[in-house]
Amino acid sequence: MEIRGAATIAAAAATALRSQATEATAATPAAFESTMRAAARRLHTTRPTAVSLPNALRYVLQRMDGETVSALRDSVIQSVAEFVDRLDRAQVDLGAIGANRLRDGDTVMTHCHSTDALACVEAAVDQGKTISAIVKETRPRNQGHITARELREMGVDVTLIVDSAARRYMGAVDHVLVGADSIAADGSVINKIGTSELAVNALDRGTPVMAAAQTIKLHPDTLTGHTVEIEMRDETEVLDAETRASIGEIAVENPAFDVTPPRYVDAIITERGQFPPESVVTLMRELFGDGVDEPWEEPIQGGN
Ligand code: RUB
Repeated sequence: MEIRGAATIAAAAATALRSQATEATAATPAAFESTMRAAARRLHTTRPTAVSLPNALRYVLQRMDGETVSALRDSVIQSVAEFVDRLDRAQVDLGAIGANRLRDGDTVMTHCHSTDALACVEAAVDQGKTISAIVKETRPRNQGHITARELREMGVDVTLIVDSAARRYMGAVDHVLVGADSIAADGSVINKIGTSELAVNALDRGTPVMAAAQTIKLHPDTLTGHTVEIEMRDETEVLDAETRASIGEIAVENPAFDVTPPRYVDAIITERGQFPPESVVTLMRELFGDGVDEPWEEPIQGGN
């Protein structure tokens, strides 16, 4: 949780591979490749829900190429630089597209902290539009505080509310604006716990929901029927041990993310344009074909 948000996680994972490549002392190309795969496997297990993490690892490992350790190392360093640059550009391009949906004087309601979502507001503000925000605090980790601070830095008027007040303020909101950790092939948006409840409330009030998600958030495994694993986090985030003991024998559940079905989402904003959620599968097929490999797995010995 020191590194939060799917885009930041992707950049951190790629950068960690670069550190591994720089520091690896492998004597042979095969040993170097094996070290890189092991590092990628370890990174892969750190957060299960944000698909940007395996997508970042795949981008770098698929481009690892060369006959010598030095050439392999250089290829990793180069593809990490390329990847981080693409990530930054994608967010700027996505922001410009998302900003087109926001009109001067609009109010957005946010959930959690999403750099993709904030890029849309920033671009709108840069276009000279006045935007206000109702920011949900987002229990249990209060990422809404980060969102509130960054929006203030952009000059946006911010009202912070507790999560359960969202419905009460929905009437004053023009757009619900959230990010995503993963987008599934059916257009479902996987994002911070509470997003689905917010989207149901928004539909009830006729408030459009936009999910800002670079294409690195598209989850290729869902093309072949896999579901997205929801990270379960420590119960002490919800309740400290002393309070828990004072309550008595209870179970505490702390899922970090939830799934918002496509019917509650109006548009998925990517750097490639905005998509109705049901059509995002077309973009996924274009980018990933019908599936993806896992280049961090060790090749089967004697296989072709
Ligand atoms: C962060 C979260 C964000 C998405 C998108 O959760 O749910 O909405 O990751 O963020 P956590 P971004 O704080 O648990 O990582 O748009 O920056 O990729």
